Amino acid sequence: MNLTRRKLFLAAAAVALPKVGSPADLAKMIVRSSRPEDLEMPLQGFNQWITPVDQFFVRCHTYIPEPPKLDEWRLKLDGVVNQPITLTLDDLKTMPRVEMVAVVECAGNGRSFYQPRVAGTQWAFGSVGNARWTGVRLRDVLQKAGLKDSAQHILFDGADVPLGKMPDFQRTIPVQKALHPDTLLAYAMNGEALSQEHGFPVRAIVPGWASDSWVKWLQHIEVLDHEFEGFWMKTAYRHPAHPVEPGATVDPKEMIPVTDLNVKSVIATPLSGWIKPGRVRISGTAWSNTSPVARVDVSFDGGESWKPAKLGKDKGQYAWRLWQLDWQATEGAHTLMARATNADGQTQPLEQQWNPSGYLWNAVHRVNLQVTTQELIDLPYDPRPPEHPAGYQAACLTCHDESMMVQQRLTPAQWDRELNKMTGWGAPLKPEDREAILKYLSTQFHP
Ligand SMILES: Nc1nc2c(c(=O)[nH]1)N[C@H]1C(S)=C(S)[C@@H](COP(=O)(O)O)O[C@H]1N2
Ligand SMILES: [Mo]
Repeated sequence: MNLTRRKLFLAAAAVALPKVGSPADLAKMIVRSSRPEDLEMPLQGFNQWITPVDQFFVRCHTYIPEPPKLDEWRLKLDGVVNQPITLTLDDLKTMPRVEMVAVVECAGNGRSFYQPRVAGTQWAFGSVGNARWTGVRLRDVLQKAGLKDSAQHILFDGADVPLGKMPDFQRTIPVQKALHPDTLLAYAMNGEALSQEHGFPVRAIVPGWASDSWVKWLQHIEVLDHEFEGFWMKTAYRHPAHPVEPGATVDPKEMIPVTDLNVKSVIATPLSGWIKPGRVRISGTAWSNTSPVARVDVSFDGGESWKPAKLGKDKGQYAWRLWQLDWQATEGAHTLMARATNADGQTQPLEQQWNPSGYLWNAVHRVNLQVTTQELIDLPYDPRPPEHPAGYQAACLTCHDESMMVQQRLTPAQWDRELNKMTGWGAPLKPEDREAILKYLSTQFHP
């Protein structure tokens, strides 16, 4: 092949292959579930202003779809509009381009800390990250089609296909939020094409709101003149409008959709455990909803007294804010705490109000330290797996692996409800195997 032909060949190959961003580095992540993929960023990640894509948390309700061929990919927009439209990625890229740093946080971040425990992915701190998003205003796209006066909700649908009889992941946002100039359709993250895990080629950016609204792998937007009845709006991602007793069953009529995030901070260093006496730098990150972080206060004595931390200079309305404070650690037991407050005066609670799905955890983070001059050893960990009961493989491990259950430590009644839900979603659970499987789940993965 001569040079010109080779160049032409390379150019053709570049057009045919979608330029998908790079995937997460599993060695840098806490794997909550490998299939579907749920990856958590470890605490160390909270020391960086922009979260690198290879350390960015991933949350998928089902398997990640194959990347579409970009010359075939289309975004369809219809519903109560004057003129339904179909856009290519190039169409989007020729529209006014917007860049914004924003935090994306799963509504379930911190779920593992709720007592009594709740079902679902058992996130600790790291189902959150701060990225630079590039794309277009959703408003500009909607205006191309022209909203009718009756428009109320904007329905996002991605290319992911549900598992079994699970309902399709479809979410709506109200038209006011959709028309806000900061609500975007993004095609790039940290300066590169979106990766397959984060929604290639286009995802929704709904800053200040929990990330269940940030639909990935977008291919269809429908403008509705009514409230959407789908499972992921009417049943999932709802929390009680008023405080409820821990462990209570809440009437669905008392539940409202999760929207805004809660103001929150995380201590990245030091980690809980043993440290030597001397000067210690305490550092971490704080973020909020549409009202930016105004201050972070740190306590070295379990909340008796508080000192303002120094905030980092990098900031943005929806971005997170690094903070730090130096401390002279003396021998003995100490509890460090960090508490963020936003410009609206919202601050973190010392104790979390419980809710049935374990959403929006933002209680003050506590780090327990033993400051000592002694040398320390780690205890060994026994990873031997227990034996599986009959039918478990077929009924439970066809769609996902056991990490899904290992992380959820539930009561027998909660496992019983999970089995009903999964059977409803098509899990081939034989009635004669049910009791043994319920017993196995309840004894292996209990609170
Ligand atoms: N199409 C689609 N979009 C989705 C999801 C999904 O399962 N399918 N998960 C949502 C949830 S619950 C979260 S927390 C975020 C996670 O975004 P990330 O994986 O890019 O970090 O994506 C949201 N968008
Ligand atoms: Mo989520």
